[in-house]
Amino acid sequence: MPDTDLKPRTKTKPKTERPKLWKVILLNDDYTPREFVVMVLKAVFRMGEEKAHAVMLTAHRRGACVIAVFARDIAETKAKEATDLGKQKGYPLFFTTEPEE
Ligand code: TYC
Repeated sequence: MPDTDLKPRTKTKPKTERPKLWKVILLNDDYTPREFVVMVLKAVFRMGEEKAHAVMLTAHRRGACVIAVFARDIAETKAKEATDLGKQKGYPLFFTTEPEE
């Protein structure tokens, strides 16, 4: 006789649980030209000119600015893509990621 006697589940996941979102954060530096930062924000994060300029200025004045939130792999890919565009030009422009609370 096949053993079909299954144990009842003891752990239940709440149905509202969602995967964490990750923030992409732009860090200020003293060397990357402002217009280059704006260009990268428009190209990689699909921002319009005004939004990109405002985000760049916030990072410039405060040291860092949260740009957007994505699923982890998308956040990491975009942060790397954007950082690499600066690297290609020899700029220290840096984007990092961290999980949302
Ligand atoms: N601080 C840079 C400058 O004065 C411009 C800049 C702004 C660089 C924001 C990085 O995340 C940044 N040229």
